[in-house]
Amino acid sequence: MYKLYNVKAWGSVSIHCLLEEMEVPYTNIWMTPEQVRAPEFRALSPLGTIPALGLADGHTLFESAAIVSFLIAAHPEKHLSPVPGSPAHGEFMSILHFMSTELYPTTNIALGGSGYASDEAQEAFIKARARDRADGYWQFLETRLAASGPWLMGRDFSALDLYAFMLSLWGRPSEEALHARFPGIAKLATAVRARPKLKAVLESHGVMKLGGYTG
Ligand SMILES: N[C@@H](CCC(=O)N[C@@H](CS)C(=O)NCC(=O)O)C(=O)O
Repeated sequence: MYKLYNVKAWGSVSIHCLLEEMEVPYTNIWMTPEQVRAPEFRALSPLGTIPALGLADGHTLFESAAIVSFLIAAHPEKHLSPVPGSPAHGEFMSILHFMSTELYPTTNIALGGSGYASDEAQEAFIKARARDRADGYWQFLETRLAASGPWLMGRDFSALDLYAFMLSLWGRPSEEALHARFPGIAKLATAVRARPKLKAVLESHGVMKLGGYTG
């Protein structure tokens, strides 16, 4: 049985949704930010980040894209990605890694760039630059959706849509503003919220309603 280390509306949202869509058994472990930042948690997630996924053999995985990749490979019969090894799967991995290595960290900086700045003016500048950069990345996803939506893998809903949905919750200056600029993303997020298997989990994170993320 998996163990999901989870914080409300943090980076575990996509994994929580993926586990629910897959209908695989797991234990959900709600954590507070203080518990995540406590030194003991680093024994499980060495960088002190959420999400982390405990496996039955006692190992714990960290890094969201690695966890998505693990789950889709462990449960291919759930069809939440193209068939591993196929060209479409390669494309899926490109988009997943683009989101986790470019859009996710840029979004983190747009949310709070204090770790990169020595005063408030610098922080405001860095956050604004990160927001502009994130907009460019969202435009890339929007263009892809306009060409071959409604999901990021065309007509097939996949784990990518859950990941993009999670990132859209943190859109700056607000989720609503992100939706206004990127209608394909707005449509995707609305369709994710309408998925019956996700209702309870999205409510548990407080993000069932547009603008629910207030961090
Ligand atoms: N590259 C990591 C980033 C994860 C990340 O930034 N998680 C944030 C929450 S969204 C976190 O755990 N921050 C720790 C903290 O704020 O103390 C991943 O994809 O899993």
